[in-house]
Amino acid sequence: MRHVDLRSDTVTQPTPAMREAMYRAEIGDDGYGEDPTVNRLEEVAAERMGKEAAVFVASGTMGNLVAILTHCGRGDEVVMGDESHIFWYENGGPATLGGIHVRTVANAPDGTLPLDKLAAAIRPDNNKFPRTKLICLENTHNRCSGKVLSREYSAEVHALGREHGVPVHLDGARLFNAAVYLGIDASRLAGEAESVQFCFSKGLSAPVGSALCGSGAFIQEARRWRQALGGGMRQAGVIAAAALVGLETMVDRLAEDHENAQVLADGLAAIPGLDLRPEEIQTNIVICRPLAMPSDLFLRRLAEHGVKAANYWGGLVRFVTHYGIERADVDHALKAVQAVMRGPE
Ligand code: TLP
Repeated sequence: MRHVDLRSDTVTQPTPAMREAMYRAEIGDDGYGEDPTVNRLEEVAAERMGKEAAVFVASGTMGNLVAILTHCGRGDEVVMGDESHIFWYENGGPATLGGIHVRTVANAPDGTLPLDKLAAAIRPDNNKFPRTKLICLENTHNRCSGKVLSREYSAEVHALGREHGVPVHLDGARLFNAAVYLGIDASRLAGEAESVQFCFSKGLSAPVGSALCGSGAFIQEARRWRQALGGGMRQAGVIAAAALVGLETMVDRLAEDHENAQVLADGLAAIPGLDLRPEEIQTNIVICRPLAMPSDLFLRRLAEHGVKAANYWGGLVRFVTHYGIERADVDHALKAVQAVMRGPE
């Protein structure tokens, strides 16, 4: 039986060029700042985001947490979307480790935070209120089915933040998907954010890691938090080498994942009993709701046909296209979903 894993782009295997680069990586102790491959990766990552500096971290979750801890102190408040990854899936890190209060604003279905609601969530200076110290955006937006925030919208949020003296952190786990969708350089999407985190281990297919980018002073401070979280690494050039190959060779091909996601969404929409809007798919994430069948049962039955998708809670399931998924895999997945929705013969 053909096996097709559409749970996430985190399941990607390193490319042959990545394995070769890892094998050959020049390495040193990054604790002393002596790993040339990590140093190179941090330089290239910062440059790609149009920032002064970057720090290599173990994961997107760590990148977001280090950023929030660097921007906010104990008792401060961070504003983010109620569908954001940080709010849903990062185990309450800001509260657990930083005593930082999270305030949510309802995400619109397109992944934005409506500007009037965002403005209303920024607290006035009053000794009964926590201080609003940070706004977090997410681009592309995972739980909003991979929606792309436009440059114009991002600029409006930055202008609002500046007006109130509140910096913006961008969770750009899949920022290159957004850049490819818009046909612009990722630095133009990251440009105005005071900090941005992007992942090597998603669509770029590297096995591990993320970069947190910002000003030189911000990254110096962020390095202290990474250390406090136990995230300082040693001969990390072995994994940084694969991340560099990801940046150099895996960005443009993301368009292929977006095309496959569109084919998948169109095919799913034609199957009775599934709720989704294929015309709204922009990148590599397709979220749908099986009607009249609990999502866990749908996923179990799908797995019997060799196809894996992810439980997205609240009755939703998620399919993500990525490197290693070909058009034939999409066709196989669609046939499997058809069989599941038809039920036993
Ligand atoms: N998301 C994972 C799961 O945690 C849901 C996935 O499969 O999509 N920001 C965004 C927008 C993300 O989607 C993710 C990972 C992260 C941050 C965290 O990255 P990691 O998994 O490297 O900690």
